[in-house]
Amino acid sequence: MGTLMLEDLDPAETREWLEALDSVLAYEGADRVFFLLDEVVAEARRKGAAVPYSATTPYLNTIPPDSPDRLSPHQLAMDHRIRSLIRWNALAMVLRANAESSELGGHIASFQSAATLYDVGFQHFFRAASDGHGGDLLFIQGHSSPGIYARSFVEGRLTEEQLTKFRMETGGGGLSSYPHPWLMPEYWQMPTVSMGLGPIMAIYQARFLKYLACRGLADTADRKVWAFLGDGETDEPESLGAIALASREKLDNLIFVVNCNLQRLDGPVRGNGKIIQELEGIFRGAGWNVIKAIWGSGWDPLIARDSTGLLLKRMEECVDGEYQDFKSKNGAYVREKFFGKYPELLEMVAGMTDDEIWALNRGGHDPVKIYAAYAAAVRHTGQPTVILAKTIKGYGMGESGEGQNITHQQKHMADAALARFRDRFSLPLSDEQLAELPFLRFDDDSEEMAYLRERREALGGYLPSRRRRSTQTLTVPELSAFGGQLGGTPGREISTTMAFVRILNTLLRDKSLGPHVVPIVPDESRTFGMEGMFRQFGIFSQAGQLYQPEDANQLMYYREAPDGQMLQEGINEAGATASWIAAATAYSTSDIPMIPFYIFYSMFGFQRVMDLIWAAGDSRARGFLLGGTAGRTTLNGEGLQHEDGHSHVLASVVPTCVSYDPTYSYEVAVIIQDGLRRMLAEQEDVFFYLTLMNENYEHPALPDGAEGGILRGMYLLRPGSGSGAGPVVQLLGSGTILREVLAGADLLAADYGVAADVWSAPSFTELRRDGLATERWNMLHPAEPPRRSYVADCLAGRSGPVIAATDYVKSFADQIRAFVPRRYRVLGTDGYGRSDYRRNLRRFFEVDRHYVAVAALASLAEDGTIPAATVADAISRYGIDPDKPDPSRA
Ligand SMILES: Cc1ncc(C[n+]2csc(CCOP(=O)(O)OP(=O)(O)O)c2C)c(N)n1
Ligand SMILES: [Mg+2]
Repeated sequence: MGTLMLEDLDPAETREWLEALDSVLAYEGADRVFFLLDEVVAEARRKGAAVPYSATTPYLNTIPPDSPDRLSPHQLAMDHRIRSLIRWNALAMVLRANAESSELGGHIASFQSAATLYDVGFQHFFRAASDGHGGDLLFIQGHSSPGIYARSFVEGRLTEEQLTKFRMETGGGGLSSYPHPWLMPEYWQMPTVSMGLGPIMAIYQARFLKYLACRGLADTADRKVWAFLGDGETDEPESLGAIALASREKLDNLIFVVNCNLQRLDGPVRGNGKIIQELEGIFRGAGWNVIKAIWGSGWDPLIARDSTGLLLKRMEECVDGEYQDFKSKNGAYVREKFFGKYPELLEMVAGMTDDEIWALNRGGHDPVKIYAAYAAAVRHTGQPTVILAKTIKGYGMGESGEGQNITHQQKHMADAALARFRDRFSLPLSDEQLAELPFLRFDDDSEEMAYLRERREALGGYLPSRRRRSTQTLTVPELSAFGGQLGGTPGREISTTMAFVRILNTLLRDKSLGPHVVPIVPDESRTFGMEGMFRQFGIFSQAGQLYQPEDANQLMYYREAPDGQMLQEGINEAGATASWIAAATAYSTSDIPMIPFYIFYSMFGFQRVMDLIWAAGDSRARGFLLGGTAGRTTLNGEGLQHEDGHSHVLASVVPTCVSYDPTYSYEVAVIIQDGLRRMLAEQEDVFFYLTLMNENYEHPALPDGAEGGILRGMYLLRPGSGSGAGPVVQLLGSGTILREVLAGADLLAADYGVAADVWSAPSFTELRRDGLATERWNMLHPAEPPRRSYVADCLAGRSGPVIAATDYVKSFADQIRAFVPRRYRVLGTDGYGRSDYRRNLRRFFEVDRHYVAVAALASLAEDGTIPAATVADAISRYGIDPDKPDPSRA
């Protein structure tokens, strides 16, 4: 049978084989059956028979009807009453909001299809964090949020007023559209509504729980990660892209529940096929434990009577488009179209009324099936589990949307459909009350409330729930701990990447902080000179190291260990970012502050995984992102797809991301120390992004008192004015280009007698934020003395036009234009990168010392301080071709 559907050429022979199998099953059990079948297939292959591979099992439930995992009839009845109220409240929330205005939106159909999936979990499985248990982690499908709020309302955790403020948040006290820890920091744990990110983040959360346990930092053995996905959502590459890691890492603490309602927003997910079978094949092939819950209990007797396999044949030949169509109609239609195809099947249901046929439910709506599936999943060891639950989108909405293509965005229900919904779920509402869409609760002293409370108390408390702060606050080392980076490197040339690696080593060796540091790398450690850490701190591997590494005789050999501290994620920036998020939120999810340092090729950071970084901000992640070998002209040989000249612009739009483009090792040290202070000591919900370079040069010592300026975004590095009466300019730079700025200042002085104050500006983004905040305050406080932005403050006592140059696109340094009190000119690396010597690239992108000098002279000329001829002189003196193509278009 199965999905191959080959023709039976000799039924008598087939029967013989099947009878033999029956008797083995009866007398020796399923394991023996499996062994024999495996042998038979292997032997056939050895003999050269091409036995096709089938990754799927029949289109039936994985768990047999006689599963011992059962709820009592009383529990089932209670659960049903509770779920019915939740269903109603979820629907009423959206209908009420949209009765007022259709502007706010909201979704009904998705939760109605998933209600049983969530409900069985909340009533019987999901553990909250409590004294004896770290708590399960829930990734709830974003647009099912009304159902989750509805439950919290019934539980008494949310008020009616809050429910009426669904999607109305700006005045405070409202409920966010989707799960957003940023907006509801004590409620939602995981942001999921950018589809595909929930699944990949769940996988890495589960793996991080194993990491914490293996390293002896937290007891996570009993904790599960539950991820709820839509079947349409599985089309996102991120949803399935990391599932092999989950089985390779034996994440038996991970359970995916895919709500297979066969529809997405526009229409069927696999109209011409079967999403459940397709997913089964993919997950089984990837090594997961797959549990299919396709048919509700009503089908069990029919399936038991299917001795010829004809019913199964019919189940298998129908495609999802047909299944969806059946459930958008009625029982008579199902009788005719589904059973009616074969007279034997019509006969099978001859004794059933149309209503009874209609009531033949799907597995995902049957708490009996879902409870058995969850119980099996929770018990399963050695593999992650995926539950494929078949449901109906818009379940219960009847003619207002059930199984209809329009249902995803349906926000209205006709009175008749509402009345039928009420009847179907036995809701205590009169016809008049129906129209008012009241929110329903049980009496506080009712049996249902007592049961509901008992259930959640037994499971450790109410969910969703999020820990805002860790109870542990770590002591952060003083800046002096990084002494090696503060004194400069006279006579030695190093890169900021090297400086960073040294700081990281210092931190890893710190007695109290060290164990909390999580170095994360994609396949790039050697690029950043971090291979020395392999041996010393080890690469995390639950299996340890089952081989002697090729380089075992070397000092820095490739060492894998169960207590390894580094996460080496392979060529997988999305996975590594998800890992970083798991570590960066451990303060909340596991009450243990971890401080991840994820270093990557900067081009493959923000640009590649921006949406995950956005989710990290929403998650209130705390940690460090390090864009290695950054800068359009600094990573010189790698060319167009490697040379990053814009990650800082992308970073600047993430509200909780604090970003810097440091030049010197002491700047790196000051910034990292401050990040540790803010994130660990102050428990501020921010994360840091630093770009690091691979260009080697000598580093000066930390200038006295520069720390504050470094952190605010600029400080005077080398004053040049004040010595004479000649023209003066203010030069700003960051990253490696600051060195070109310094050289440009030397040219200006030597060739044209222009004095330059040189400012190191490690963060144009922080400068802009300060400027905007100042401007806003001034606008709103007209009667008070105006405040001055930090940029204006710095430049106040200094004269001359201002010129900035960076290794990033011009809009990066341009951010501060509004706050620069005088003429402001920006040099940057707009355009596609290419490979060459750094010197040639900087010339090409017009950010080298000569362009800095020419830019300064041009500004002075525009101010009327010097004649235009001086600019022309410089252009020719420095060999610049004024008609060279514009690099931003070249
Ligand atoms: C990355 C992304 N793309 C698109 C959307 C918009 N969107 C929200 S729900 C939805 C359909 C979801 O279908 P499915 O995953 O099957 O979930 P269901 O509602 O059927 O349970 C779409 C396209 C989104 N939230 N995220
Ligand atoms: Mg769907």
